[in-house]
Amino acid sequence: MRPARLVTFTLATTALALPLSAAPATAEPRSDERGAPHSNSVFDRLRWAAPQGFHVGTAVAGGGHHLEQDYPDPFTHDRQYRRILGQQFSSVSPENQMKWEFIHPEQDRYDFEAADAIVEFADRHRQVVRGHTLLWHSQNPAWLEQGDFTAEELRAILREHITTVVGRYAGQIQQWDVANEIFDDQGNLRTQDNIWIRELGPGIVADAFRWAHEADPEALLFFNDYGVESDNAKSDAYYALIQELQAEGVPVHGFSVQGHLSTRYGFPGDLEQNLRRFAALGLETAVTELDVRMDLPESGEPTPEQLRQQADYYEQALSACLAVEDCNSFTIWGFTDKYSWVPVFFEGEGSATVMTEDFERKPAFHTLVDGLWEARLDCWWDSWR
Ligand code: 9MR
Repeated sequence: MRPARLVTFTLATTALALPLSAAPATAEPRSDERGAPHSNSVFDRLRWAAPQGFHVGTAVAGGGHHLEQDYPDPFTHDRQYRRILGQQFSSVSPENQMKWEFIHPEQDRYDFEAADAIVEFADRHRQVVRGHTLLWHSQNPAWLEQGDFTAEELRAILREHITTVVGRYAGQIQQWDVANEIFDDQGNLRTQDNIWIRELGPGIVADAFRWAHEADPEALLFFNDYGVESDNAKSDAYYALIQELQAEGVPVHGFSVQGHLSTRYGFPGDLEQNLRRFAALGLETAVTELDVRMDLPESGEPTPEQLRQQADYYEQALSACLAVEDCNSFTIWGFTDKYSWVPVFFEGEGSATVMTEDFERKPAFHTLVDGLWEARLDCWWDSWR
């Protein structure tokens, strides 16, 4: 358990980093957007700033929207990207590589290559992995969505998929997003667009958790969604469903908020309180896909004020998670604008991640490092008292 915060000073990571910057092999200190020099010191690394047991993660770019861009697969081709991925993060989430259409492209064929490479990378870099995802309405292969299966056959297909994929990585995945985005924004189950719920009824969700648990009893099994940062109709629907499942003894271990935020809207100020009510059910909570997009000026470059506001959102999301016991996993949905999904999906919006396309660190990056150090020092302070 993390102690309550006892000190509230802000740690100037750059100041701490400078005397030691010669220790690890570093690039020349450069200036960041705040004009402050930064080094490649371990003090400027998210994973080393984090309190013990608190994982800071990122999506690992590949598949999905990347396939339509004019660059090669980021994870396997971009050396600078891989270096930062290993240095900065203690948790990784395959952005697309474990989704049905990638890992199970034909009914009788799995393709584990991309997922295996990420799990191996994580093992080499002492990182945990968040598996994403097993039961979803999106990114399913055509053979499944357009197939002509009886209910019995579909059930067997889902069971076999979960058993195979979860079983393959048993012991290597810390948390699985078992069920992703099963409610719409009004809090209704997706009974039309989710093939599993439409064809097999809502009970299939419980079965997915049971099968995943059988395949890997150690993995923590999550519900994951966007738009559930606040106490609202959608998060209420999860709150009610999870209690029903708990009463039936279904192995549900966690509830996670994705956190695709925009500076067009205010920060969801009740995030901490919302996480707390799920924690009170005995669940782990997590932030799994944080990014903060903004409307870009004509120049395409965010203004200092926009970057400041973005940093504030990142900081508030981190603080909310750190403040809640058993919110031990905090993941951003990519760390560089070079590979962000945002400009591809939201015209005129972008700059949603903590580093520019050239991997320059934005104010948001520094606020995360500072916030993590502060929490870590609070823990040390508490243990010495
Ligand atoms: O980042 C992913 C992008 O590469 C894909 O093209 C897209 C397809 O839907 O999915 C993105 O990731 C989504 C994640 O799997 C679930 N939550 C919302 C994420 C952003 O759309």
